[in-house]
Amino acid sequence: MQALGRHILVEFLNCSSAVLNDVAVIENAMVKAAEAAGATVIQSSFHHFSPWGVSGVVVIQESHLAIHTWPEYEYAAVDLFTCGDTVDPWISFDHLKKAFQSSTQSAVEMYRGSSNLIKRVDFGGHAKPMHEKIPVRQKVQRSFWFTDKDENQAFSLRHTGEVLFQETSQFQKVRVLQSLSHGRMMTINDMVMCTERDEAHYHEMIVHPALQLHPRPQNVLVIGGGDGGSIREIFRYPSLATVTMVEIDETVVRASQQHLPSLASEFNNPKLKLIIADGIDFVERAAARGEEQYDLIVIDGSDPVGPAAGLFSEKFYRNCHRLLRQGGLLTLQGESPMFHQNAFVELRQVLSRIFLPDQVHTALFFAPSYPTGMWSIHMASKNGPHPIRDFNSARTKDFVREHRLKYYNEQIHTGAFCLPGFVQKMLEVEPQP
Ligand code: SPD
Repeated sequence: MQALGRHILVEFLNCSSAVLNDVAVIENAMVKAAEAAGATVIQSSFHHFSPWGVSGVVVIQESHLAIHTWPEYEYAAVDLFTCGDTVDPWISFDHLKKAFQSSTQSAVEMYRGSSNLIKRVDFGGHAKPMHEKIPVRQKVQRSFWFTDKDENQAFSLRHTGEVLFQETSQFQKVRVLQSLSHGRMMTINDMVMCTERDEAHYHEMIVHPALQLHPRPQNVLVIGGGDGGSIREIFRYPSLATVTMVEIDETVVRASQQHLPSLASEFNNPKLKLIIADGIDFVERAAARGEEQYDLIVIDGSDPVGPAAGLFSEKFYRNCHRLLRQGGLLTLQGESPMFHQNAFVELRQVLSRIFLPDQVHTALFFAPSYPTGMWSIHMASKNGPHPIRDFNSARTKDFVREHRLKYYNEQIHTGAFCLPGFVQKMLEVEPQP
């Protein structure tokens, strides 16, 4: 070759938009494209832009591979630049064509540093020629970030880039990623559902404040909760007779069983009746039969988009109210006063229209891996216990010690129902309780 290197400028057209918006998939594809061509990868750095698009570069010993994607145009602009004779950039081209599912491409190849334009000089250094392999001692450094966001706020966790589970069901995209700081993480439609490190905050808070208050819970209904974290907490109460769980998407259950064993530990409990069906239909049908059959209903759904949107409607909660026995409790993930603020307020208002206003309460807790880190449960009772007046702190203290809970305890119980001034104002409630 009469030049230092070859540079191919590629237009990948008619690609898969989903692939072009997936930073982990793109980084993997670019690194593999470099390796397939015989290059030695030194480092890679990729970034996902809001709301869409990815940019990144793979630095190779023989130069670099770079990319910018426009998922909204099914288009990726890629540079494949290799020096020396040992690496064939066209192999990278073929690899990426497949990875991006591109049906149309165009490319321009340029020689860089043509020998008739440049002349070697002795500049006093002792560099080896670029094409000569030198051992690379440092580990390849890679930087993958998962971001859960709305238009204005975001929360990111760095992960290894390894996608442990990925399936797009008829309802949603379910993934399990390996984060660097929070263990494994399940995401649904690019929103964090749980991480191994802090899922206990959420699952303990959605279950125990209610079950510690109810004097004799017998039958529990869980809507959602397919990762299994809520039923793991519920089955700490051996006196329960049945737990019915209605999860719309078996993919979530399967992903958790395969990759989140610490959450999925109770799926084989003989008292569990797992129904894969739409929870909204389920409560509608059950309410139409007119049976009051549950002492506790837990709504452990996703955020108010996609299949979970109906879990935020008044009709749904009216049906739940009908299904509760006298003295029963309803507890639900209430979103955040700082993120999905409207959903947080509206859920509380909906409950206050259905239950007596002084039987509806809100508790806050720390959920570090959800955007803003401040999350809520709303709790309503059908003429049942009051969260503070009827709370038996000594009993809870024993329970927490016996079960070695990570987040919930008798002090958290009392403190969580005390709301900051700005939240009281948002909810238009008097200081609680
Ligand atoms: N934005 C996160 C909302 C979390 C809702 N539920 C998570 C499921 C955990 N079982």
